[in-house]
Amino acid sequence: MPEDSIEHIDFDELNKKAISQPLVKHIYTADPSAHVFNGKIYIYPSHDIDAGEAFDDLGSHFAMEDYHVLSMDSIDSETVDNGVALHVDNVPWAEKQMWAPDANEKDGTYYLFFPAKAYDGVFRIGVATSNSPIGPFTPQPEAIKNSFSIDPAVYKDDDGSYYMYFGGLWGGQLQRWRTGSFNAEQPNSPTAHVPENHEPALLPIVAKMTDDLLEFSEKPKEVLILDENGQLLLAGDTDRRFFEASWVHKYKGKYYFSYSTGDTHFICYAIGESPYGPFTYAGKILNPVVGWTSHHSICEVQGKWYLFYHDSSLSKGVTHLRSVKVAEIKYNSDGTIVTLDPYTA
Ligand code: FUB
Repeated sequence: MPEDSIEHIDFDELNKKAISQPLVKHIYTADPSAHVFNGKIYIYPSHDIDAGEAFDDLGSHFAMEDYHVLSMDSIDSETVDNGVALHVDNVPWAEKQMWAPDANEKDGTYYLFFPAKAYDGVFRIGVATSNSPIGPFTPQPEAIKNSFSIDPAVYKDDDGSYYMYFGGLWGGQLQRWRTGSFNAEQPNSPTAHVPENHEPALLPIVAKMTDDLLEFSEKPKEVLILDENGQLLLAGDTDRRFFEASWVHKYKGKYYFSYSTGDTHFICYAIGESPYGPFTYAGKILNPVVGWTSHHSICEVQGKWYLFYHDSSLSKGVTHLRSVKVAEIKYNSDGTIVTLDPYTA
């Protein structure tokens, strides 16, 4: 939702119309990655704090330091905050900005995947492990080799393969990797190195994981997102092009790649036949929420599908103080998803 409209919002009225309420109110949480493990719902969010950093287009105000895992016995039950699961001080390679995480499970071990800025100012993605879905998690000493940018999402396919999707523009630095190595020129510009409007948009990245889920088993590659004519979406197509917040789920045998359009504030999706894509743009899942960012996950719980998302309604519009929420999504008979409007209850 555009920031210049926030000062005109009556938040009490807006919250009455919201399709869902914050899952927890005692801390600010964002970027919810939801999974069902052993019949219980676990949410891996960012833990938003006000660290006093000024707002800028590089996202310096998102100065998060740790992760808390939230859990629910069922979709309607109370949400439990299980305390600190991992703190940046315990991650040898990471200096700051513990942004949107994800988690997954293999053979009884739980893996927390998280981006953070390393001491050289470059975002990398790390892994931490635990024998419990709520942690505490023990980080690997180094970031994943060849990892870069932000917003990891790790999808387990039906054949037992795991794939990490990642990438984010502007403060997420994806545009700095266009040539294959990090471009440090114009360090304070969020949009330097972004393609021109008539050029193909930057694309999210995918890599299959090694059997131990600690490294990439292949060179990361781009995930193609195509329009209805089979052409790559253009950088100027800001209502539809990828910005950040990758997520993959499978519905009726098809792969759904969903993502945020960032500066136009939509959660969109594209459908494909393979975890590597290509994916064809299929529509919007969520219209803009209060707050600049929009970030989500999609999870099946007892035969129904849910969108976990966030907004800044609890903080009355403070961009970096967000709250995770959940709402059911519905599919049309052709497999498209009915767009949710977050304030129409
Ligand atoms: O929470 C920090 C960043 O904001 C995330 O990594 C992005 O997806 C956006 O939600």
